Amino acid sequence: MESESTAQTKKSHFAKVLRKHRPTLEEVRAIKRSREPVVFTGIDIGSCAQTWTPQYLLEKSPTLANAKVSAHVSSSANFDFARKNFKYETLVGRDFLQKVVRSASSLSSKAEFFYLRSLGADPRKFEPAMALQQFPELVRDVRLPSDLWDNKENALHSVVLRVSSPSVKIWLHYDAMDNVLIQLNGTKRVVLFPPKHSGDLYLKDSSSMVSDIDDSKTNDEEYPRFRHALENAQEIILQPGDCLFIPALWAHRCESGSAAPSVALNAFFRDLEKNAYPTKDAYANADPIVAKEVLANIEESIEKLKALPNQHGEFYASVASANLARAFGVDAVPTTVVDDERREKKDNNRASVLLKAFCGAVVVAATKAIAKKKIVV
Ligand SMILES: O=C(O)CCC(=O)C(=O)O
Repeated sequence: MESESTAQTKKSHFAKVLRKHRPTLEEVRAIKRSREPVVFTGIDIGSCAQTWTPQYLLEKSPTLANAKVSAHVSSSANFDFARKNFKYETLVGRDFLQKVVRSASSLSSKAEFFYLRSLGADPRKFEPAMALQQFPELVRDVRLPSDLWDNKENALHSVVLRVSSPSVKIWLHYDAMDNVLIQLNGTKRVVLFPPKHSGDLYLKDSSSMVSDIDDSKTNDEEYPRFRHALENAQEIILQPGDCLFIPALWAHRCESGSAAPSVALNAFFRDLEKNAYPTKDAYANADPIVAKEVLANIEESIEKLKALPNQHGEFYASVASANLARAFGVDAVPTTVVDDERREKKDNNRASVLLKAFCGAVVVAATKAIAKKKIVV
């Protein structure tokens, strides 16, 4: 077996995600209420943690082997959603799984990387994935404690099968729902960012413009606020059988180990009541209805302030951002950083920079405020 990627073995400066070995149901419940990521280890999750290689999936599940799947394909291992450096290819499941196996071997003639995030039966109708129902031959291999997995109070949104070539990095993004990510084959490095640093992530919709979180030279030049997020990030290297609880709105970047293809299964759960979310959301990344409205209102406010002389914009943006910071306990964006950015983009007026910097934080804060009242799981 070849050695693990340098990114996964080199000494890391990140705080480590908390670990909980064989948690009781009470402990699982308390952790979900804490809204902090935690990795659960030593849980008996069934045979999947020992058996689910791409080859096994191919042989065990004719439904998956014969299904049409939409694969992400790229010549780069660093899949970047903002710059779309990959294409979607519709493949038969069997061909996709064989390509993943080949991409992991030195026999492969060209460097191509593959990634599958399984979709619902009819994605055009925004149907979320239900992988274990869609590929029923696999269901008996998976067993999880009810408080991690069961569809209590109608909170389950989707169950997703994720398969990739070794070394694939999936772009930094956030999901609007709680996530239980179970690593089943190969290792996976996950770096997570607390919701209160979403204003430092240069988000465009649910994905970050930061292409490679480890490229500090580029990031310091192009995304100077990102270093504040990095200082508060947490890291974990998942082993087969580990179950990572990723609370809603904790942005994360995943990187598969270099030694083997990655197979993982994850479930998304609503942490708010069902009617707090838009109905058309196949991917669990649509902002709750209130948060979306708040963001739209802020965009509208920015345009209104831009119509005033600049010192009015500066004054009211500064007051508004301080009010938001105070109300939700998020840090105001350091002025020096804002000024640096302003120097770089002279056409951007300060009011717009200040208010936009708070957009991410407001989504989080609004969602947290609702969540305090309406926690379902
Ligand atoms: O494990 C992966 O491939 C990516 C997981 C992920 O980003 C997610 O579950 O949101």
